[in-house]
Amino acid sequence: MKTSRRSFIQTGSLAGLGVLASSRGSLLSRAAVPGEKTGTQSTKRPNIIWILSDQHRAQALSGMGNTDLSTPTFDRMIGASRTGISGSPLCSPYRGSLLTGLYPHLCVPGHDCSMPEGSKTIAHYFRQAGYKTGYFGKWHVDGADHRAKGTHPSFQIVPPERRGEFDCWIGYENNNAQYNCWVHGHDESGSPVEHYKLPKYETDALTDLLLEHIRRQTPEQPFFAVLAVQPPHPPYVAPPEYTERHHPGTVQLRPNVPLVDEIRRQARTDLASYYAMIENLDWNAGRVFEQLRLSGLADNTVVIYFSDHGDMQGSHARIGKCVPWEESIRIPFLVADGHGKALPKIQDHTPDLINHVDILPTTLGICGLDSPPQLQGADYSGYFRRGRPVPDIDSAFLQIVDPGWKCGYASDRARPCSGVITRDGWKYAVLEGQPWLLSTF
Ligand SMILES: [Ca+2]
Repeated sequence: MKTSRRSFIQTGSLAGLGVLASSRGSLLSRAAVPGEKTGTQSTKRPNIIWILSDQHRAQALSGMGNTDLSTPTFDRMIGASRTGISGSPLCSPYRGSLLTGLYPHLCVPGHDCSMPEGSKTIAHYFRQAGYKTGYFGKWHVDGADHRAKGTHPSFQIVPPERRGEFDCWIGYENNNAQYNCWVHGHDESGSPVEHYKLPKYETDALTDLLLEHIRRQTPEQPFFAVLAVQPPHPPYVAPPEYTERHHPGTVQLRPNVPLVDEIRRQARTDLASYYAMIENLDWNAGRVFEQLRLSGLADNTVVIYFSDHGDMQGSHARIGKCVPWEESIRIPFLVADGHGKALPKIQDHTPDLINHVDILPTTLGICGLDSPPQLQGADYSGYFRRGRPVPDIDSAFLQIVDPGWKCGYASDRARPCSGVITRDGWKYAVLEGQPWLLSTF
């Protein structure tokens, strides 16, 4: 059942908001998703790779006009899409909605909450369609326990039945130490992978695992794989060869960072390392495309890059996320072929409102697969593949059910929030106990 705005408003965390007029794009001439039916020829379904980072705001890409860093791999992926929305800008609820296609209040409502028992994830649907499925990296939908005495969240073992039905799953529940990251899981045969420490910087090591996985794939059976890394999430630590390229004194701040020395000094220091982490991630994304080429799989693979939310970095005097401002909710959403080249536009505008619940049905749709009716998101695959639906969507919902109070995570300034961001660039949000926020940025 699709969620109407009325039902969302009635069942969500707080009051919901309005609807604006919409328009539909006309078809442009080009199309080119691998596996698309062209003319009289029908090719097999494409492989799909999700590259999911943590806390990468869309403003932190050179292809979006940011001159403080260089992201050539991601910049080449900007085409039919550029950005999306983190409708619930916090790890666990975003990832729960991403994996299940359900809004947070029906799945993972807050930080460190668990996915309900029996939840069907995207791996379930891809397996039904004959895909091999693999997951590598951060999970954070199994109730991380940060308070357990003497333990660390990456030491927490996610039991096999709670790994989302992935054929291969090597990851961790949560981790905040990029040079001290421990993983566990099971391989494609179902054999346990014992808990071990990654041998190098997290993004580099997890990418290595994905590259090994790609090398094991064959053209005969399509695969869906996820690379989920924690960078550029804090602590802001990058490999030294990237860190040395960035200096706090030269970092440009967003115009909405207030003229307060302490805030600006902290933002410049954090951003310098943040950009270094993103450049390292960009390099690793390039390694994925190179491996696809070497494995002869590039012509039949689609790679989607996105993040779970952004990072305020001093804007509006805030750090982190959990708030409805652009730096928190605007994420990259980039779709490329297996050579790293953006899929061409086949609509006259881009789906910049694609939300967490929309990514699952859109990914299935890119493979020519229809979504089961219980999913609540929209299938945007018509922006990437001819013959697929182009949803008549004019807005995306924002929803923070639990900003982290229950686990002591959020500051006392974080508030439950509900809102909507519209295609014409407006945003309406209401935060519990605070005045309405109306903004165009
Ligand atoms: Ca996160």
